[in-house]
Amino acid sequence: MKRFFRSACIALCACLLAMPAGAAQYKQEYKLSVVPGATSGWGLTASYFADLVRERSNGRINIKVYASSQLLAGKQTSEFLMLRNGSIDFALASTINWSPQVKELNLPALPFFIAAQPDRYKAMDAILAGNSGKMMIDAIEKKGVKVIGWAENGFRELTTSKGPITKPEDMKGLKIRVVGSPIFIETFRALGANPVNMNWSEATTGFQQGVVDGQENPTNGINITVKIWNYHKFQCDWHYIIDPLIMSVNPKVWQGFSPEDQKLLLDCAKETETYGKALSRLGMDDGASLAFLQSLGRVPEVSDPYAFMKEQGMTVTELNHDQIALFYAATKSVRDEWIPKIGADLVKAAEADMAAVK
Ligand code: X2X
Repeated sequence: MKRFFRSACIALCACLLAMPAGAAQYKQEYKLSVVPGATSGWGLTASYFADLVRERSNGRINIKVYASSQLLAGKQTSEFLMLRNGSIDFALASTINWSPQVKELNLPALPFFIAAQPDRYKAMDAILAGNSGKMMIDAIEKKGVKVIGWAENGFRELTTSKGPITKPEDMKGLKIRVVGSPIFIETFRALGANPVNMNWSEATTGFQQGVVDGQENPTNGINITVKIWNYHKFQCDWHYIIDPLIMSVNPKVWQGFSPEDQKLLLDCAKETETYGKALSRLGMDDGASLAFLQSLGRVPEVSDPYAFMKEQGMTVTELNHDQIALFYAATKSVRDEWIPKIGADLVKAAEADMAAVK
């Protein structure tokens, strides 16, 4: 009997080893988490990735996008832990929502750190492609989540029902909705505002009810897609921080893919980065993003965000370098406090990455 079991086990192992890579046991559905809605730039970017993967793998890898924080019971700052423990397979995640668990991810949220650069998009790309980008990836992977690419939510601009905002004094006493991440609370306090921590899943109801006077989110991906003009008539373009998005996978799920499929996923993530950045930067660059989206046949309904917001009755004020310098000075205490928390080495590496493309 014992011998029979031993032979059966050996035969079973031999069978499994002989299985071609493509025949590995894949899940029928991989769950991908996204915090905002399906029509946000971020939601569209995630769907682009899922469609690309399904098509290239001939349906072997079926990723389903769960938008609107559905997998998180609305609580966006628990996403990292859920991805790590395997309740979620993939996430297209913001550095902001993971920053409570991975301190290094507060780097892009250091107030006016990237905004103070002459070309903020070039500076962001240099960080992601440089040593500081690698250091952020290492920090995430050390904490137990696999990173396969970057994308972009965008530079975060301030929208308010009272305005326009052009100088730090204009922020006095304004109630501003922010994500539940400490650096946000401290930045808005330093500016004299009254920050209110609220999950995105409840934020638009909060705007509607006038619970807050304002909020901050990127123009294309969020402010336009939630029709922010229904609540706030003013937008202050101060570019104060950015949230790069992280295309990420649970490590066990990642190891379950054959080497060929891992390469396929990495390639799809790379193409998704180009698409996501074009959505985020549309109408804010020299026309390259529009040309790229046209070449894909995927130009969103609103391709000139500033003209469109004006048509909706919004006043958008773009701050110049001197005005940004005043906000930079007003938030010095936040940078001083957070640089050691983020890691002075990482901040130095980011400065060097940005200086190299000046
Ligand atoms: O909550 C927000 O403001 C959002 C949607 O941008 C993030 O998830 C960081």
